[in-house]
Amino acid sequence: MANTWGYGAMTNSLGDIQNSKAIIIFGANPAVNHPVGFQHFLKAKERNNSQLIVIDPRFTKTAAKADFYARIRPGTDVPFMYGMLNIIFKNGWEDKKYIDDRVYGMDEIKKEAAKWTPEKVADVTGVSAEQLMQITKVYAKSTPGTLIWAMGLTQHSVGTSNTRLAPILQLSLGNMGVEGGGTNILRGHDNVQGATDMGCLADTLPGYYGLSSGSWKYFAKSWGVDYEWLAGRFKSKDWMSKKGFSLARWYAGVLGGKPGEDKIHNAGTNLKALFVMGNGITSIAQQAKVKEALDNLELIVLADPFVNEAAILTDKKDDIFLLPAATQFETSGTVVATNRTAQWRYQVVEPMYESKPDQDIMFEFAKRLGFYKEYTKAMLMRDNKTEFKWPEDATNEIARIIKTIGLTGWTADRLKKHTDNWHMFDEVSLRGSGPMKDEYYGLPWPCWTETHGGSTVLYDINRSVKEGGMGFRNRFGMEHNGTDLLAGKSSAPKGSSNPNGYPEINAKNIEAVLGITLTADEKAKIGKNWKVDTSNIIAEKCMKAGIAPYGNARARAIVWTFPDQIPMHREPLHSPRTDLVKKYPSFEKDKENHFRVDTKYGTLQSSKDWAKEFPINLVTARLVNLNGAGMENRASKYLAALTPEMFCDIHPDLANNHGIRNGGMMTIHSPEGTHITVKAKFSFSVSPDRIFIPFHFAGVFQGRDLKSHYPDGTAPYATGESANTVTNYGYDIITQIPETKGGLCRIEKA
Ligand SMILES: Nc1nc2c(c(=O)[nH]1)N[C@H]1C(S)=C(S)[C@@H](COP(=O)(O)OP(=O)(O)OC[C@H]3O[C@@H](n4cnc5c(=O)[nH]c(N)nc54)[C@H](O)[C@@H]3O)O[C@H]1N2
Ligand SMILES: Nc1nc2c(c(=O)[nH]1)N[C@H]1C(S)=C(S)[C@@H](COP(=O)(O)OP(=O)(O)OC[C@H]3O[C@@H](n4cnc5c(=O)[nH]c(N)nc54)[C@H](O)[C@@H]3O)O[C@H]1N2
Ligand SMILES: [Mo]
Repeated sequence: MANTWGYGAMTNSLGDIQNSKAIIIFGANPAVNHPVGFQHFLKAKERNNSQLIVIDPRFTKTAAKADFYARIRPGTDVPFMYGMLNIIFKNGWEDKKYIDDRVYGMDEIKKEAAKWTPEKVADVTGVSAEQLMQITKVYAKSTPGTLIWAMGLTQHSVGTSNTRLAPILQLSLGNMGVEGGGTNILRGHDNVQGATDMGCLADTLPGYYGLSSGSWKYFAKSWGVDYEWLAGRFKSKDWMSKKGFSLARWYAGVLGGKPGEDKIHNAGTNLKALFVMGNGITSIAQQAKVKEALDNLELIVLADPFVNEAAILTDKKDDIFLLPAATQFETSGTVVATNRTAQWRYQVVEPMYESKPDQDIMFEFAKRLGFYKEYTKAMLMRDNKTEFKWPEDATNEIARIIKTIGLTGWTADRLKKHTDNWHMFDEVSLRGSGPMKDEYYGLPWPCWTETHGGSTVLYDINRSVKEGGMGFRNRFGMEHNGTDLLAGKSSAPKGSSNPNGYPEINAKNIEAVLGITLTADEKAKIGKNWKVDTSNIIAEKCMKAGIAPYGNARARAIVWTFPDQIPMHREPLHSPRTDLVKKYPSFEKDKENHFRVDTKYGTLQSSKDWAKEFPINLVTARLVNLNGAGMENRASKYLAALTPEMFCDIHPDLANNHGIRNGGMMTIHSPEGTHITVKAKFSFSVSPDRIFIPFHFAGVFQGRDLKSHYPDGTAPYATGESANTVTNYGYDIITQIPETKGGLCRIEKA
């Protein structure tokens, strides 16, 4: 991936957006979903005359603030970006030196881009050739430009291609690794960045360490537990290296083997119990399947400060437990923001009533399941303690172990100081003054050592490594197809002892690359490579030499292990353009054992002329007053009052064709055979070929009011049909994120 950290963290920061001369937003609506962060965008406009460009199938509140708005057809961002690249290369607007020195594989991109003429892009995306040319010119000429994305780009069967092509577009213009540039991905929940950093994923260990036995052994050692004991927690050792079910398709684990269901690969057993900590469940695509899975479980445990509406959706009567979890205000510890910064949070109040903070719920489970000692031991190891102090010792454990993203510097003491000295940091550069001199706010990772100040702009070679500079990571070997993958001459971070490209640092090459000699004592203590070196010798020596421990390589535009080595346009599984499905079909073969479940692509896409029966594009997204599954806010009288009922934004022309009136009821049918009936709301934000529904409602299922399922006094002020009852089948080929931003439906007057 061009983003060498692999996952979607911001390369720069919200404040840094104020340095941008142009801001292009693909599939994000920050005016609604990141309203505080959006103020930086508005300041960029006011102070810097930054050009704001919005690419969205709907005219959003963000679009209302834009200089240029393109109404793109859902699922066609790859053609749009190739169209931009076509125009960039044709006019020679690319940054040739940057590409030569720091990028691998741009030639292949150029070849594909040549096919996407503005006229062809117009046909596929619905954005006119003139508008594409105008937007491209403004964006290419106003550097540095920053590229923003969020869920409009990821929630597609080609989500990964989208999120690869966006940084490639930035690389073509030399916009990566500069202030005011970068790919600034607006992440979702408070601490979602921290959650993924800590391994709340189905395919990694904490810190994005893979599932190899080497990684498991590193963690066994770092946690102070026996590797064989860890292996013994699995059915057999080979299951340690296998991906788990993902949240998106956990239900398949329950339903697998039933007629018509996708086949599962779970050691011959179905899932029998569900433990949920901080997800709404009604937010997951394909609610009819989710409901069926819930109904078929033996045990459901929901740890949540609110009544989790999974308990309401199911008709299961016994063995459902609601554990009252405390909120973030009733506990303390660190969270990680969208730009890789940590924030220490102090407890505001004691846990109320019988509620417990999440960590205490997990400790209680570990005690009863018999592994409390092993579970908590790592917190004692740094200072050889007999009792741990929460959360300080957990934070210090993370700092001790997680090297891959550079968390060594994140000690509890340092992070507390940052919160205490909040007022000492600049909001644009994040630089500290006074007691916080030489540190960036929140020590954005990588924060290589206990004295390093963090890295606020990733891949910036105009700064020294000490000031947060670095090249791209050397992650994919030294060469590919005979081409050197290390960065070109003189493109190393400022002040490096080695001015050129260099490999990632390990015990064997450290002396040669850094030009140093290790003492015998250092040689005895040093870890095998920078990722497992808990002695910190590699990082400390690198800092002295101005070298980034992870190497200095080229960003790659080609991923030779992916089904599409460069991003390719493929129509959504359910596309309104049957003619284009033939030209740009989804993956021919279904994917076997994709996070333990077989997943359909081309076979489903071509099994029917979906557009004939379901001609309308279905767009799902968010509202400012509601969050996620929505229970937290629908339980608030005042927030609920803003949208008391589930609704659908529909263009008056489309509504009129179906005899639907403003404020009247309409039914939305999905290709899955499911349906919801909701209130029609006339809106020009959508064109007549698509409708929009928010996904924050629950408590009604295909016309059935589930009010009686809420425990007495807990029903929220607003309930309604879940959008996810009608979202379509479709999952990304790499990450398995659902295609909730590209699907079809049929509508009728109710
Ligand atoms: N008020 C509020 N704020 C939130 C949340 C919330 O629920 N409520 N949720 C938080 C979370 S978890 C997240 S992940 C973020 C998400 O933040 P966003 O990604 O901004 O959220 P959405 O509104 O779902 O989607 C953004 C836009 O993508 C557009 N879109 C749909 N399909 C396409 C497409 O094919 N191409 C393009 N270019 N655009 C498309 C939609 O019309 C929508 O305007 O918000 C966070 N903030
Ligand atoms: N159709 C469609 N579906 C979508 C999306 C879309 O754009 N379209 N977006 C997807 C995305 S990006 C996301 S992130 C999901 C969001 O969906 P969810 O993650 O389901 O959203 P939330 O409502 O934030 O759910 C969090 C749950 O955690 C509980 N909670 C809050 N604080 C705590 C705490 O401290 N401890 C515990 N244990 N629980 C707590 C809340 O009460 C709530 O029940 O929805 C996804 N689903
Ligand atoms: Mo999210």
